[in-house]
Amino acid sequence: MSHKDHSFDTRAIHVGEEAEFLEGSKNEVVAPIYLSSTYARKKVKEHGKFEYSRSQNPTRLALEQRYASLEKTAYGLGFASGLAAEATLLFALIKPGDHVIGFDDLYGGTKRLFHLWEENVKLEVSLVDATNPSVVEAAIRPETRLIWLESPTNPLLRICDIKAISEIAHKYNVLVVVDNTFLSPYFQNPASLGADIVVHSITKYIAGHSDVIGGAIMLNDTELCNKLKFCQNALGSVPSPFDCYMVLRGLKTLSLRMEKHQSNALAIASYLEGHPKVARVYYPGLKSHPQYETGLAQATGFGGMVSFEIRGGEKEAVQFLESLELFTLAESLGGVESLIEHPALMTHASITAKEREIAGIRDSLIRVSIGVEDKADLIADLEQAFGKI
Ligand code: P1T
Repeated sequence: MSHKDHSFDTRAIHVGEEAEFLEGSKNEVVAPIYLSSTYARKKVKEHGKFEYSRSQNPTRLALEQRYASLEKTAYGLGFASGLAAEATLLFALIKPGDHVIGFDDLYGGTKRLFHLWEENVKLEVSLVDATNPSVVEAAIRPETRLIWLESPTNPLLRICDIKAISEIAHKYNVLVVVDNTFLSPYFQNPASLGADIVVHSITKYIAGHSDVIGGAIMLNDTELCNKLKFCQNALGSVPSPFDCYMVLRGLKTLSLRMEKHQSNALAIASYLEGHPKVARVYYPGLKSHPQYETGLAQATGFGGMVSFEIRGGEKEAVQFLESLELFTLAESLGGVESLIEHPALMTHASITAKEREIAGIRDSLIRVSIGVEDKADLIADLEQAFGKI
């Protein structure tokens, strides 16, 4: 059955799981976990659909079809982690002497990966304020290969105009990569806005339960997809069949979870905005957010991530974080349970203090992944922890 005309919620449940994986598989409602690492051939010179699980696996194929459907792209590829997807992408596209432009606020691990490439293959990276498309255009050079964006960014929730930047990039033959982890395909489809490549840390909202590490790339270009598939196999950066099964399962409730993450996040961002111990709140759904209109124009929601500056500095931030009872102090995001962390000391500790300063990641900054618990319970926990400082 073609699900082309079906809505997101329907596609998130059905695409890929249609019991047509292997001969003999007739009527499973849920895609089985195919553990076999290799597949028998009938003839030496005849290739089958599946030959060796690093190259392709039926459970992964089901998931990859769903990835493509949810991001509204022709192709989806699964990876062992978000960073494995990113590394494979760089491996496929970057040659010595190339130049990459990145948003100056990106996940710390992505910046660390760029640094490795700078050391190993003479890649040059310029990190710029992509909230202004003309700043991005001014950074383009003849050697520029990629523009790498997050929108909203991690951890400052800044937003860039994906359509405007894609139009600029294509004038110069430059590819646009958008890491869509924070909004998930439920709220935003960067490829529909003109981006060439969409990247995800599947570990977050897509898997949704803090029990899988995974990554994905979605795109429309056949030649580029074949190159990426070749590198996915050559590097072996693939997810396990069990993890693919877990993600297929988690995805079925993505729309329900995202709606609840968002309504809780909006309530908590409004609560924080009115709190005397909070100096500043970053949430794209607040009218006070500097790129509120851009976010509204290109996405159907604002997501479940909120950051804020506590009054004081590192001491107050640490005291607050260690006083919480319901929020778990942990890296990562996008799971059903609320997580909270200190970017400068945790998720963005791998980049230099100077880079953090340029990006605006201060010692008073706290990042919250709002879960799907009851919002009154969450606010009560924040209130008691504010009372401790
Ligand atoms: O952790 P992994 O699945 O490899 O994904 C890396 C990654 C890529 N892109 C974004 C926007 C991310 O936030 C991440 C991982 N981020 C965290 C672990 C974190 O706590 O921010």
